[in-house]
Amino acid sequence: MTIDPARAALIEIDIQNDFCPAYTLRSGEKLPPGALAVEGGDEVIAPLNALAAIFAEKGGKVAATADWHPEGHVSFASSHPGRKIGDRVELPGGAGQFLWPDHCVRGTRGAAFHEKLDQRPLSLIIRKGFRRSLDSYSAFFENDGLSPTGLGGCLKSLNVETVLLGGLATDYCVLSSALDAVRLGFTTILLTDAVRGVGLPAGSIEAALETMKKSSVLMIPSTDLSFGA
Ligand code: VGL
Ligand code: ZN
Repeated sequence: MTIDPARAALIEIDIQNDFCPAYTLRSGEKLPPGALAVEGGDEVIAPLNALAAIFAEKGGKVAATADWHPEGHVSFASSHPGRKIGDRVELPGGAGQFLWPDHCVRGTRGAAFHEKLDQRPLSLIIRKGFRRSLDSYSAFFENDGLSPTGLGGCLKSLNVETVLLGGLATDYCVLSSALDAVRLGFTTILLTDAVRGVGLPAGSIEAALETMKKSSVLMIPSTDLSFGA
């Protein structure tokens, strides 16, 4: 598939230390696995860096999101006495919330982008999930489905028509972002070689891929893209 970078945006979802396995920093210091480490999470970085370099060079928009939770966030099991990771709780207003370990606490090293992510091509960083009582999986809307993060308006104002999505995690933030991108009318491409999933509960990655396919998200490896204009 041929992409016109002037009409497209690459969105790199949550490439943060807390979603990645252990690695050694350039300083030689060893970082332990992230609090919510996704298997092979760091494998998305090389294809995204390669694509971002091409995009930025050709005048395309490259955006990244970061999960950015305050301490005591509603998505943390530790905020719900008697509940454990993987439980679902009902929030006031009736929304369900899946419970996670404490992760991506704003300003901590776990919330920082993975050191191997090339930040030079990024012109826009969207932080999400920063309200204590509301989670935000999607890059476009918080989990109430109503509160925009601003990314959709930004891309529309730049005449972006096609959105390319990669990052973490396939079954949560990537899934929600892809469905919202379709809902906002963008041609939406999932970069199949540049996503990895949590797999909780079992089968969630396969289910997410199925849902995206049914919602007319295009499934394309980054290596199958070429760039016009
Ligand atoms: C995510 C679970 C909790 C994600 C964020 O980035 O997919 N998953 N917070
Ligand atoms: Zn989160």
